[in-house]
Amino acid sequence: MKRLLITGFEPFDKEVINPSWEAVKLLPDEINGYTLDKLLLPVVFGKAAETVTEAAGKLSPDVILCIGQAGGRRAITPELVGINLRHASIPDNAGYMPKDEPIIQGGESAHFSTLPARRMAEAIKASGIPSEVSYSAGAYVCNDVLYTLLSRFKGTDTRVGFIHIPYSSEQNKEPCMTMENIIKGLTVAVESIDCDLTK
Ligand code: PCA
Repeated sequence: MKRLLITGFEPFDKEVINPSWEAVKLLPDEINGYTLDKLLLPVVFGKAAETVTEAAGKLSPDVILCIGQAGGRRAITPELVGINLRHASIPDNAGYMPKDEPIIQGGESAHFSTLPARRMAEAIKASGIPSEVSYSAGAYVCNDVLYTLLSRFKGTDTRVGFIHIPYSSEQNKEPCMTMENIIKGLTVAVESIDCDLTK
């Protein structure tokens, strides 16, 4: 069995739930040869990525897949890239609101996901759930986690990726997706990590 560390976030921006954690909690404990370790992350710059790195130190996962809410999106969007930028229009849950700061001073401008974002998006779409690759994870805490982990695990055997999901129907916001479809989409994404869609 391979190990997948999968994370979701606590609520932020006055929301009562964060569908990323609600969905991660409801995923099965095994998908396609991976055992899932589930981890809740704070919506706090720096601390979120540290929380993952600390858990990864204990679990030695083969894959780290982080999930986050992207209000306004209609589709499940695997992220292709993380950028070396922190910029927030609302404070994080610790009250910090950076303006155009690097995540890592002197670090590379960007890192590509080491999970197959495009293949995951194609597989989710083929299962009947709206999905497309995203070329920007923003500059808030989700991008912070993606960039920091890609930087930290560069050149190691641990692969890192990020998927943004829409609001879930329970949040009474538009556009939204049912929790059932979010869970189905994430399951297909995990199933597609090692598959070859050309076969
Ligand atoms: N979404 C935010 C941070 C936490 C979350 O679920 C983001 O897109 O940066």
